[in-house]
Amino acid sequence: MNALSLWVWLLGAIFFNTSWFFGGGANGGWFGYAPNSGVAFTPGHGMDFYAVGLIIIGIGSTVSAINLTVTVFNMRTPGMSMMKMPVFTWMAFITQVLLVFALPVITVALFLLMFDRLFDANFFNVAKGGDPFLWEHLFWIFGHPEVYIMILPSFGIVSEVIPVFSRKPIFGYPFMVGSGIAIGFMGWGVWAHHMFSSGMGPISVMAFSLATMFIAVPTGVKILNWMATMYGGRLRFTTAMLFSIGLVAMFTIGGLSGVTHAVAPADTQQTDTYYIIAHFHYVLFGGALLGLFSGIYFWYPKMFGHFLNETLGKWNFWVMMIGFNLTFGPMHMLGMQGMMRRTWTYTDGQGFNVWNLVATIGAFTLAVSILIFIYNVWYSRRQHLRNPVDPGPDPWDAFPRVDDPVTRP
Ligand SMILES: [Cu+2]
Repeated sequence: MNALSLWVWLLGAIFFNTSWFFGGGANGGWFGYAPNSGVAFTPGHGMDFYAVGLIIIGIGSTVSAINLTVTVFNMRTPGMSMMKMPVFTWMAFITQVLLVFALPVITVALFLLMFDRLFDANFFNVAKGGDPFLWEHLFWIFGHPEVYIMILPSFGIVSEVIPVFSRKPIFGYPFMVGSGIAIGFMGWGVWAHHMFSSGMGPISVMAFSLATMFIAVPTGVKILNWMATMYGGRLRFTTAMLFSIGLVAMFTIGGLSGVTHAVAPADTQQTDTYYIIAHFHYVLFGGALLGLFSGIYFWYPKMFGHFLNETLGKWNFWVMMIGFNLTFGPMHMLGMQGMMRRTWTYTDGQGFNVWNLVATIGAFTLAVSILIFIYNVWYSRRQHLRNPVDPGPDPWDAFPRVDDPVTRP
């Protein structure tokens, strides 16, 4: 099933990227709203390859998700009960369950789009009695859980890294697992917070506004538990730990701006402005990506048999943090000033110049941090070949010691 999911994914990816060569590639925007994704607005076969490619990729992801779900259920080592599983395994498991349920929804939507485009069906065409709302609902029933699909694995990574470099067990393990499960369930009840300005009516807006505020609770539990794990611990600020702490701090900013979107009247002002872009990047860059880097530095010795250089790692971290905040921080201000998203140019004198300049400098700084990372991979490999150091089975001294009052098993 592993091999099948990989090859199906590759086939889908080839289909998907073929869309660039047939006109209109992804002209529907990343969420493919009608009528932009329809034949009238996006002629050519680009969107068709886009839709079919995503359907095929969905099959590959579903196979992989079922594979991993069944693996967690059936192939744990003897004695490893569900409530003893590492938090990363738990979060990866919840992610796979979300995928199993989310992918069919986007697949249905893509099939309807394909029939609209290729066979003159009218699911989304208003002139022929179709309803663009149908696409918006289906897309976001998939789209909101998808955000958790991207962030939960990183939450799992952070939950592994912080205890190791605090020399304490994770604080409140059952709550860590429980909040992950709660996010997994509640993630299905908030999708229409992406549609507050669509005119769907005050009752729906109120219901989804409340549900969205509630989902901040399990997320807050996680932030609290990470900080409680660090509290009173013996902290070691390795690169992996820095990236994890960076995630906790940056994701909290993204989470808080997310709560401001939950307030529907405020969201009406924020919709389609750069404020949304700022929020989403604090969630997915400040959250998912920083966690990914934490995991790379943390597990690199396990994966490749040698450490990444820590000095370069810290340069990687700090340059990335500065670049990230310079790029996406100013977008909060730009959005509040009324700069709309997808703006590619604007006239002078609208007050957008300064913050856009700062964001541009930030983007180049971010690129430098990625170059430092690539250099680190090359440099550490070369150092290892010249002077091999075996990181051993416990490279970060994570194992609890009997003589240690804090970590005594
Ligand atoms: Cu959402």
